[in-house]
Amino acid sequence: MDTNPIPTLSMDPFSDAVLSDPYAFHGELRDAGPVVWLEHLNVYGMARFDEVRSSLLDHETFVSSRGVGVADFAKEEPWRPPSLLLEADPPLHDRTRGIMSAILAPARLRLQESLWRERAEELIDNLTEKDSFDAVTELSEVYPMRIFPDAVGLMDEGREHLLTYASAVFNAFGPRNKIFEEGNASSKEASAWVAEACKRENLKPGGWGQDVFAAADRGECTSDEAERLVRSMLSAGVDTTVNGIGHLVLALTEHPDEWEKLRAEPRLIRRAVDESIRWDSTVQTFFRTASHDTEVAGHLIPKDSKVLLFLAAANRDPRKWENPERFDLSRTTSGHVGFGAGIHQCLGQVIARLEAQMIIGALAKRCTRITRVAEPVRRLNNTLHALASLPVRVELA
Ligand code: 4IA
Repeated sequence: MDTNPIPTLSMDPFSDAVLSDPYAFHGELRDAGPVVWLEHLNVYGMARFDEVRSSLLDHETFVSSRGVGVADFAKEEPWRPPSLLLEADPPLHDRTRGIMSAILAPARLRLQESLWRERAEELIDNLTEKDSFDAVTELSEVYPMRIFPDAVGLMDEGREHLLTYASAVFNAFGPRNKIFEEGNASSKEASAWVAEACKRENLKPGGWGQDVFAAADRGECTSDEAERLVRSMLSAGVDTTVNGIGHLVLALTEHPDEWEKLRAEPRLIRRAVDESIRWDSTVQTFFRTASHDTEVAGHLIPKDSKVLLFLAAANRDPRKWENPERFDLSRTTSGHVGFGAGIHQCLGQVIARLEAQMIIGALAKRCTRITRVAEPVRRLNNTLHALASLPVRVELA
């Protein structure tokens, strides 16, 4: 073991430069070796597809209960009570996951499909009355907010806090840098609103939120746990789909030939959604903590080490993908790690896919062309690859 020393990189993975354009840095990480030492943070890093995927699958070695951000919950107090899903290991994780999987089962989500399609078509109809619009502020930030909070059964007042809260959640996985501090200042009020919104008495009947409390009534969890599980929906369900849809539109504007293919063959819409998550992964990184000494590609990773997994880099690893920087609807895109892998793999992925499919389906019906008319503007976040603005022009069928 360790006949070759682990290469050291000095770059801060959470610097403004990397967060705004991570791909050159991802290449350096992958080329440096299967395991690297990130001296700026004192953590190990992995950016190649094989090692990232195997580490995600080995949840007993690389645990989540000590936090999936840079902070080790065994050494520092978490900024909020830990998630019972994301920041938990079996057996707790399996119990809570079981409750949520039943509530968000694909067969139950299909019940939402026609309403979500109607809402998507309505929004796209209105937007395409003008020949140009902002695909972020007028589309990707709008659509999930028109369907998701209603599906959960959230109270009407104060829903605008959801996006502020989610950005704070995702910033908090990173170091306490300037980006975190800025988000944290504005998130106090949002956190307080979220705490209220998750309470049984504030959730409307018929929504997923009340379904979680019904599980508590059946003795599957306590009501405190139910509140925390509703909080998971609010943490994970908004900023992710917002930026997923934003990047899907970006991918299609940058690859007009793929837009043509998709319009000619609507069954490609499903693949386009997954390929865009491979091509520009919304959740860029996650940490794990080594529960015991372990070996990865011949290198020792000592017990208690934090390990930073670069999901987005794995999804563009040329060792795994041909022409990885190309958004390509003819490739087999499944197997990417944009939704993670293993027991923690995204619980909401069916929801995310459905939302994105509805938007692209509605766009494809109406628009023959979609062109970017200005440079996209980024919103820097410690975990999410996020957009602030994406002005586009459309030509109607
Ligand atoms: C939670 C990975 C991301 C989408 C996520 C964020 C928060 C939570 C779960 C997943 O609070 O449970």
